[in-house]
This record gives sequence, structure tokens and C-alpha cells, in this order.
Amino acid sequence: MDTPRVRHTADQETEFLVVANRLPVHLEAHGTAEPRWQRSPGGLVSALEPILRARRGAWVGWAGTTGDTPVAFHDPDLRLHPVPLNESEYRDYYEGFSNATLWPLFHDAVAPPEFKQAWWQSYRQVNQRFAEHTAAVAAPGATVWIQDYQLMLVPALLRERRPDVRIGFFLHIPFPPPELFLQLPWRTEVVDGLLGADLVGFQLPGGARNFLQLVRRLHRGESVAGGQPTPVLGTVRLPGRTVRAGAFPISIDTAGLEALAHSEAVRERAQRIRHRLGGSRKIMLGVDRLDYTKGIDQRLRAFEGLLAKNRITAQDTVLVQIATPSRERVEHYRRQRARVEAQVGRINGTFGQVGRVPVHYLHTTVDRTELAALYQAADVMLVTPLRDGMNLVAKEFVAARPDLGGALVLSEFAGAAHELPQALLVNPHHLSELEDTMAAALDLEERERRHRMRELRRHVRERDVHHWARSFLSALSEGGHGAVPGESEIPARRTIVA
Ligand code: GDG
Repeated sequence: MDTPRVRHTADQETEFLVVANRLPVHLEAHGTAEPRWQRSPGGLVSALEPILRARRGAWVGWAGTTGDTPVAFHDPDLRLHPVPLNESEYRDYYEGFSNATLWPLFHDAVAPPEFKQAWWQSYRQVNQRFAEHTAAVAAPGATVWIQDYQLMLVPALLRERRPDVRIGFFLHIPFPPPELFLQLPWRTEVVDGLLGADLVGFQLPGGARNFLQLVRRLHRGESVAGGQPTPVLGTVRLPGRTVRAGAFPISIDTAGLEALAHSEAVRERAQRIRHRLGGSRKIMLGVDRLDYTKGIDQRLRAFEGLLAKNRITAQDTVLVQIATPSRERVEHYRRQRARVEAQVGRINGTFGQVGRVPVHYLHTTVDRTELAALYQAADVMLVTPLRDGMNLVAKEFVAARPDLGGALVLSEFAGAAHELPQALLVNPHHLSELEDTMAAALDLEERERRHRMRELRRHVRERDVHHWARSFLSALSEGGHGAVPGESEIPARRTIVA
């Protein structure tokens, strides 16, 4: 197996490490030239970059390729430690256990999770490799921040190797209620993996509570309510150390997106989009990875219902759906794509006219300028997941609307709904309620729309991704140092204060 030739700086020990499934780089092809590594833009990278720079930081992750990696990545500010994965690990650890077992299980099992021993073995093996790479480059007493469901065993595996480091873990997806989590055949191992951290962060208080309850259920520990200020909601006492759990809702680089939204390029492009779609037509917009948790089918069904009942027509309303390709080899995702595309075909075939299709469906990724222009051109943003850890699209839409235009329809089952109550909240499982809410959003009176948007914007400005990173890292540094050398093993019984 070839190790990606991303710049490796194993010679330098690092005081602050981010460990994530992917490195923040991707390969980009330029004409016939060899593909080159480029930085992947994104909230996580922009939030962590200043901290990584200031603290001699580095990023540990997979480079995104299982084959040869053509050109080394050079960036003086960002030190990268690639963790290699081969093709069968990609299939079993990533597509299998991460995305066909954990992802559906943690999203209310809206698709049935598959439990396969071989996938679990690969997950364990890859987590071990991530822990080894991290242990090899962390300076004595370093702070390590591990990200997301692909790496839930890394906290304990790293602690075994390096009891001196301070370990934080953040879960980007929902943490399910114990009744669901307990289906997992390897539930104890996964919980023990997370308990290797000093601080386990969730998007919502409910996730932290689910975790604390689960620890109690699995180990019958003694539980005492209260005693912790938010965002830390509870503590698990282990011999010699404590693990804290709390809620740290993630956000976006609000200022960066606002600046982009103000740019000439975005404003012009937004106008052109409006013009191309028919000038006076109202534009509804969906932007999602093509994932069965995102409620794309529900939204299409409601749109179809509005057309069928003549509450809207193809003349007056258009839906633009950007569906970014995602996990395309995983069976549930293939089926989801087929379902969505059949629905789009049926709607356009039934309600379209020459030159007037009601749904513009793009199975593609658009660049940031185009995305910001779409947000700005939209009258109604549709964010209707069946379950979502947070949903950054909802927050991005708000940040891209300095004009106070546009209405946000937001599922109650997105983490973002807890922070954005001024959106039009909806239960996406309730078809007629979804239809009514979409219709209400189209007809929202200007004064109310502007008022709601002003409040939404106030929130995403105050609570941006920098606030998220700061609050997690200060909670991590405030807690007692988790490690007591020699006491790295996770014992059978624990005391929980929740
Ligand atoms: C997970 C959790 C949680 C999408 N299409 C394009 C594009 N995007 C960008 C969006 C947004 C991001 O992808 C999607 O983030 P979400 O939060 O909506 O969803 P997940 O990918 O499922 O993320 C989620 C998140 O982690 C963070 O913790 O909120 O709950 O599931 O930023 O803008 N970006 C561009 N072109 C596209 O076509 N440039």
C-alpha cells in the first residue's frame, strides 16, 4: 500500500493536534497537469487554523486516497500527518462501519444499520492506527482534539499509549438515546473508547445526557444530578480521573461568509440566477449532501403536493435542489439517489412545460461563490432533515442574507432548530404540515420575514465557529488533567454525576 506523500513532519513534536478522519486537503486537477493538493475550505479548518498556527499545531488524518498520491502538499502554516488507508479498510472501516453501521444507528435508524464483524475489526484496526500516529507526534502534555464518529475508539487507545496528553472528543452527529445505541453489538467497547477522553462534546445537551445515561445503563454507576455549569452537563468519575460531557453546538465562519455575500461577484451572480430562473418566480432552495437523513424526499413530496393542489404552479415557483454526491458506493445512498431522481422526473414530467420546469436538480458540488449566490437568490430555504447533528446549511443561509431577505424552513430534528427558533420550524414527517409551512414561507409578510431574519442573524454572528472552538478548548483546558500515569485502563465500574 502506498502512503500518501503529504508532507509529514514526524520529526517535530506537536503541542496541539486535531485528529479527524480526513486531512483538510483534497486533490485538484488542472487541465492535463498532474493533480495537486489544495486546501479544503470549511468551517472546521477556518476555526482551527488560528489555533493550530498559534500553538505549533498539526492535523492528523487520512489524505483521501487509497492509491498513489501524486504531488506533496506544501503549506508552511499547516502541518499534516497523513494516516494511510488501503482499499479494503476504506470499504470496511469507512463505508462499512462508519457509514452503514454508525451513521444510520446514530440518526434514529431512519435506514436500518448493518452489523458486520469484519467491519468492526477494520474500524478497530484503523482507530488503532490513528492513535499510534497521534501518539508518535504529540509533545509531552499536548492537547489532542479528536473529531467525530469515525474515531470513537481513539481517545482510549491514545490514552493507553500516552497518559500524559489532554484529550478532547467532539461528535458532529447526534448521540442516540440508549435504547437505540444498545443495539450495537460492540456498544461497551465504543463507550469505553469515548471514556478515554477528558471531555466528550456533543452538539446538543440531549446528546450529552444520552451519553451519560448510557454509561449508567452499561455500568450501573451511581448517579447524582447537577453540579456542573453549562456547557459541561455531567461527569463520569473513574478511578484516578474524571470524564466530562457537555454540549458545544458547532457553527460557521459567519464573518467570512458575510464578506463573501457582500462581494460584487456574489451579488451579480445572485441576480443572474434570479433572472435565469424566470425573474418574478419565487425560488425555493435545498442544499444537502445526497443523504437519506436530509429529508430531500419529504421536501420533494411536499413540493409536489403544493403543485398538485394548485397552491403553487410551475409559472410562479421553482425549486432548486443541489444534491452533493456522497458515499456513492454505500447501498442506502444508491437507493436514495434513485428515489430522489425518480421523484424529480415525475414532478417535472407532470407539472413542467417547455421552458418551465418546476424542479432544477443538480447532482453536483458547486463552488463557494455559487453557493453564496444561491443562498442570496432564494426566497425560501428548505432544511428538512429527519435527523441532523446541527446542519450548517441553515446557518450559512442566514449569514448570506445581509439584505434580511429570505425565509428559513427548518426541521425540528436538526440540531440547528434549538438555536434558531425564529425559523419556520416543521416536522418533516408530517406531510401536510410541511406543505403548509412551505406555503407560509412563500407568503411570509415582509415585516415578519425581516424581523425573523434579523434575530437569526444576531445569533449566528454571536455564536460563530470561533466561539465553538474557543468554548470547547477552554472547557478542555479548565478540567483537571485526565491522566494519572499507570491508571490508563478503563475499569468495569464507574460513578456518574449527571
Ligand atoms: C455533519 C453533520 C453537522 C454542501 N454542498 C455543497 C457545499 N456543502 C457544504 C455546506 C455545509 C456542508 O457542506 C454540509 O454541512 P451540514 O452541517 O449541512 O451537513 P453534514 O455534511 O451532514 O455534516 C451535521 C456538521 O457535520 C458539522 O458538525 O452540522 O449535522 O451531519 O457547509 O455548505 N459546499 C460547497 N458546494 C456544495 O455543493 N462549496
